[in-house]
Amino acid sequence: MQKIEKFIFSFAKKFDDYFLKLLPTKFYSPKLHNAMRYSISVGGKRLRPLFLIEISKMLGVNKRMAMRAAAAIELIHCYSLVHDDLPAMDDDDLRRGHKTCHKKFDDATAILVGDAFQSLAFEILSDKKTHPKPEVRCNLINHLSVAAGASGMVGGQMLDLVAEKKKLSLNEILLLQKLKTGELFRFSCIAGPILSELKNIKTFVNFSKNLGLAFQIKDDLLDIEGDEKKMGKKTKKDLTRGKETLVKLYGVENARRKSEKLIKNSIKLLEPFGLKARRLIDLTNFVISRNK
Ligand code: GRG
Repeated sequence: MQKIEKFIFSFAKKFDDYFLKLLPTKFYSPKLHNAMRYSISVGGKRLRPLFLIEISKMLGVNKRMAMRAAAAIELIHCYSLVHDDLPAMDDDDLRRGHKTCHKKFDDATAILVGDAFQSLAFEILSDKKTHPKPEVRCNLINHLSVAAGASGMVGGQMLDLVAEKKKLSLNEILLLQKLKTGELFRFSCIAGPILSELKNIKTFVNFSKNLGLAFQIKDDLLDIEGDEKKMGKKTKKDLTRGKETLVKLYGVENARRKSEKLIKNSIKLLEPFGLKARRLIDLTNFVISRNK
């Protein structure tokens, strides 16, 4: 295992302990509570929280505040996966190497788990523990709502559903990916700058644009070349569903080269931070070297 993989693995373990403690202690339905715990406990790489935390560290943000924002973005990501796996969407039995939430419980419970995760994300951000200044909390809430909603991830998911029956142009695919995947990465990359009350967050927005697209290309490549066991989910789905992806459009080798270029661009943007960006650079490289 590479050094960065070990680091990601140990971060995910620590993060998950903390993450589970953020679930409501007062609950009325043990079934819903168990399904929420289950969907979090099956793990995941926790890359969105990790980018958020590493950028925050680089900017000197208080760790507890960064952890709370990291939990909020991961909750939105987890909700999207639970809903995406439902029969009406991608219809999957396996996620992160375990039964999907609706297979373990039922469809209605999975819908409610996603809904509860989404509300909890905003409950966490709106709490004073996330930042003492209301305007900073409001700014985080605003950015996460846009990233998750109709002009962000949900909008991208809708375009993706339509794309199964329609041929898309390069620009249409780029827009779909930017919304569906890129917007959550955008939040991960700007939450630290917002928490540190940085005036100009443009570098981090640009960093996230390159990163998000590289992540998506790698995701598409893994769908073609990845090992189902390692990935803990079904592969070759884009192909069987006739989905338009950047890899289909560019071809495997060109897509790989494009993702390498995007990662180079992201890393270049970190130059002004010198040695402080070391870990973040390793993490950025991992986005395209990963095998799951
Ligand atoms: C249902 C509103 C709604 C949105 C769904 C996230 C999503 C949108 C669909 C999932 C399908 C997919 C493959 C999206 C592309 C990128 C992505 C989110 C990959 C999975 O993220 P990882 O690799 O997963 O970070 P882990 O399990 O490590 O957290």
